[in-house]
Amino acid sequence: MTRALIVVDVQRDFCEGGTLAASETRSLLQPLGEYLAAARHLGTKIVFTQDWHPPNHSSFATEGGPWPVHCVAGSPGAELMPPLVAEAGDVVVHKGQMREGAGYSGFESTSLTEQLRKLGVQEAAVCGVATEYCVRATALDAAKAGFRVTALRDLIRPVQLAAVEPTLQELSSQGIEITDSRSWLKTAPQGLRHGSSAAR
Ligand code: VGL
Ligand code: ZN
Repeated sequence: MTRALIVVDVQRDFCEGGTLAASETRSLLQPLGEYLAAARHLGTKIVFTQDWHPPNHSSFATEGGPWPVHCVAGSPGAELMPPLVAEAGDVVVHKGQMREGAGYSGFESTSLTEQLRKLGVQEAAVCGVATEYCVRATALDAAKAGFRVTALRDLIRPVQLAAVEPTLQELSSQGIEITDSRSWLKTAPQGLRHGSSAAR
């Protein structure tokens, strides 16, 4: 059984100082970095989604949309927020590439479902930003695609703090498990650890 950890949109523009900063991202980065290392060690596949918009994306205020310009493809604001880095073997998904369509979900107009299936993934945990937009949409689509989905409540950050509880309630009502990151790590299947004799 293979598990994936989907890290949604932890990019410069969504972190403190960025053009569309989510709340309290400073307190996310170090724990998330450590968690990624621990999950990799257990053989969990790491997926990074990146919001990756054309300069005239329909969601931008400059085009009449609701958001400030953010995560323009290839720009510094679209980079993964340091110290996060994708490593060899990780999956990186660029989404929101078409001018129209919100592109909130990592599964919208991407090959993420196929990539996860090819890797044998059955269970996925979701973390990152923003809770009520891209984390929400990605978790719901993962469940719709048939994966067993968990949202890691301590490793997500919202735009609006008041949106957290209603969003988690909605996800829960759609069959998504809400838990903390430590608990999910503890339920990792035995025998899949990298470098252990049980790995093969
Ligand atoms: C997001 C608003 C616009 C997100 C992306 O990552 O949650 N929110 N684009
Ligand atoms: Zn966006």
